[in-house]
Amino acid sequence: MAESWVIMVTAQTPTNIAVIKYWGKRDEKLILPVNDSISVTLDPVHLCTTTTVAVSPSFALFRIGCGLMGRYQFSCVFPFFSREIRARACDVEDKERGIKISKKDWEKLHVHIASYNNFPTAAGLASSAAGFACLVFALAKLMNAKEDNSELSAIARQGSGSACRSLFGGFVKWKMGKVEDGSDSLAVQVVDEKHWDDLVIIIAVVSSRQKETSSTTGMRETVETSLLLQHRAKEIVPKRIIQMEEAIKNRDFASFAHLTCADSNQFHAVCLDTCPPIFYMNDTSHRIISCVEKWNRSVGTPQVAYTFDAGPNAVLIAHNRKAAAQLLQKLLFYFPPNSDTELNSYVLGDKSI
Ligand code: 2P0
Repeated sequence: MAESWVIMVTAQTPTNIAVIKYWGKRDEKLILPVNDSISVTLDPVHLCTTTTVAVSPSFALFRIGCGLMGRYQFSCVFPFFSREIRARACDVEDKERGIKISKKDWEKLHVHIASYNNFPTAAGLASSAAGFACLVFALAKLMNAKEDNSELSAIARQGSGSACRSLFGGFVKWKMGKVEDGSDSLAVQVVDEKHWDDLVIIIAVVSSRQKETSSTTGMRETVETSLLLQHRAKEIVPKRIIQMEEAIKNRDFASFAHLTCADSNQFHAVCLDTCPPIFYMNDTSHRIISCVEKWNRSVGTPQVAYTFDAGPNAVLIAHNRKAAAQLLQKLLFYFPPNSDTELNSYVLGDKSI
């Protein structure tokens, strides 16, 4: 090995939004969920993580520099990711610069990481999903690991469950899997990003404050105390997953919207059924739901679906550009943006519907 060189890889990974929610683990250590989930991956421009990983024989230590992404979270999971990807590393050769890294060299080399999210962290916009997926993907490219994205998703899953779904574009299913070691709990693509490209997703940022109950803590408390979760996981979600896959494959917006809204509402009902109850949505979130429900009913067929994750921000999925334009008009009218608008979205104001 020459002694003064650096090899760098930069990757960009978008976040994903679940339309059938993951909530609850059957194994906390391996991050194995109690049900399958389905998500849509956002476009790679607006809500994404950019991660650069670099390796050089002159790096004496592992280093991490994170913009908005939690340095602590990253540092905790890095040894695991690094071990898993190193085990799959292959030789890397840059003939032009006379660099050769053999599989064995990866044991001795230190990696530097810089990661940046272009959207609010821990505000219920799945920041950890994009962050961990991006780190696993970038490390796999750096170390020339030949695993496909599903195999990588099983590693990303162990940073943060929802991260496994960000390894693919389009609509993605996280299969809960059956085996104890979790090797079959991974993500698969349902359809790619071109399949249903007239959908428009608008994120209304109700609050960019960090949530009070982290997803991990919230899920644990729900699993321990909610009977509704058990009913949901066994009886409701398996049927919804089949119906949702059908709706997506057929581009059936009415069914898609019905299932998406119902599943978001049931997820928040499960949070309320937790002891002590968890409140992720606020009054503004509820008013957005009323606005969309009234509009959809007045037209007769759904124009927009809503879904809320572990926070008050609304993810609104419009049937097409016309519906999206009408939705924006309604949002601007009922929830005029404050002066400190964020990231091309809205900080919603306080006008009643
Ligand atoms: C989801 N959420 O399916 C659900 C819906 C939030 C609500 O996945 O504990 O950050 O790290 O596995 O993945 C957020 O949970 O939690 C999440 P951990 P994660 O997108």
